Amino acid sequence: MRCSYVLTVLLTCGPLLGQGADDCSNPTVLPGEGVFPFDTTSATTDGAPDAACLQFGTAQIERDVWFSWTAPAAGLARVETCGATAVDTRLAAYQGATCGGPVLACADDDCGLQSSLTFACDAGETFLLRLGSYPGTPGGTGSLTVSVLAPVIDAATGHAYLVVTKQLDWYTARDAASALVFQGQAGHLVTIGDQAERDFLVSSLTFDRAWIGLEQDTSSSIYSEPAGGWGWVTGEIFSFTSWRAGEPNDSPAGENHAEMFADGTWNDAEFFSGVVGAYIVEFEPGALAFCQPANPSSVGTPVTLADSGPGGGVYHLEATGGPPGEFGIFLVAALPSAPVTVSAGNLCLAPPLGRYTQTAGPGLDSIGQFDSAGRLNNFAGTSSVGSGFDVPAVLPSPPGGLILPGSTWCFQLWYRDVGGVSNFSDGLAVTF
Ligand SMILES: [Ca+2]
Ligand SMILES: [Ca+2]
Ligand SMILES: [Ca+2]
Ligand SMILES: [Ca+2]
Repeated sequence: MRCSYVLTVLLTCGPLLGQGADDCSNPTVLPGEGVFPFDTTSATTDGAPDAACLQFGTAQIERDVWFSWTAPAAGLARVETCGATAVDTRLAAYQGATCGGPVLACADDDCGLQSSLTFACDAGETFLLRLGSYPGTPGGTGSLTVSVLAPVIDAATGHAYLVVTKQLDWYTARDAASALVFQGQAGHLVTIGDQAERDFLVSSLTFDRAWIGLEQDTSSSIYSEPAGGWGWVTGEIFSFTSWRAGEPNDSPAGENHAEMFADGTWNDAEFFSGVVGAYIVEFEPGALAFCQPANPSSVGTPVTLADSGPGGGVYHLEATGGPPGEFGIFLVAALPSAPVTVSAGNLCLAPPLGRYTQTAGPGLDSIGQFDSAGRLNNFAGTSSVGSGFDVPAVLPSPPGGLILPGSTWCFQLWYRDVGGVSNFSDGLAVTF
């Protein structure tokens, strides 16, 4: 009796956390960030293959175990088994706590045969993590590390930066950077437009040798070795340079991609260089809210704007918190203004003011009605996602013209409130 009692205690209290549950519907709960043991030795496959996991001709993760993880902070969640097991791991992350949710990321061989994946998270958001083996290979034991990477934001420009310490070739790093999303913005390998941006990176980030978003276009009309034809991945103007003395040297020939050293100087390198152990991701500024909080509507809540972020192709606005049954239209201006009281609300856009109405032109009619949940539903079919308004590139007149990349525009919603009074949402200033 005594022995079995001791054995029970050991089994119950052994490793306190982790291991992973074989069955997706009963995942092991992971508490925040940390290093957690797993054991897939006798696990069976219960998750479905997923196209996001398709590599080497197979999309399945075999001998899978499951964890539920709630992000302790906003940022980029990173889950990895690098250096922590002999298992040929595959990893996947799914939105939500329910089996069968949308896959956010899937990883196979990122560090030898082990895996590392990254996805955006908000504080309090829950995900399912799935760890298993490359099909046909055995399970085993090891540990997985879960952490939240927090991009560093330059308060002067709103740009955010993140060092990802992972040895990838330049093209894979470029694609990995653009797969990351932070504050609604897709990332890109960092572009360094001036000395101030370079100095911020050097003083705020920790890296040794890291890929940057600088590439030599050997088909360009201005291509020449070693210094001609270089350009940023975003297409922004390439004028500032920070080459290390003697670089670029195209030595050996084929050094057509740039890395940055810790001192901020650059070297041209071969894209598969085995000595560049990190890459730097930049996120363009997201929308900045202003004129907050808006005056409450007749139902007691302020109307609040949200957007899709300008990085995703279509720029989309949503308005919530409004009085059911009432109407609204979106307004646009180049600059915000101090609040001007108009009827029951505050107008915070500087003239000339644009109105997205039926008379503004095709695709420019934003008129909508708040539904019973207080969400504005666009009437005119100019909404490809959600229920609000897809902002077209062409602006109403005034102010007229086009929304150009790099320009900033400010949006607010005018709406009619109960009793026929006017009211306004808060504002969003967006750099495209
Ligand atoms: Ca399983
Ligand atoms: Ca930049
Ligand atoms: Ca070259
Ligand atoms: Ca070089």
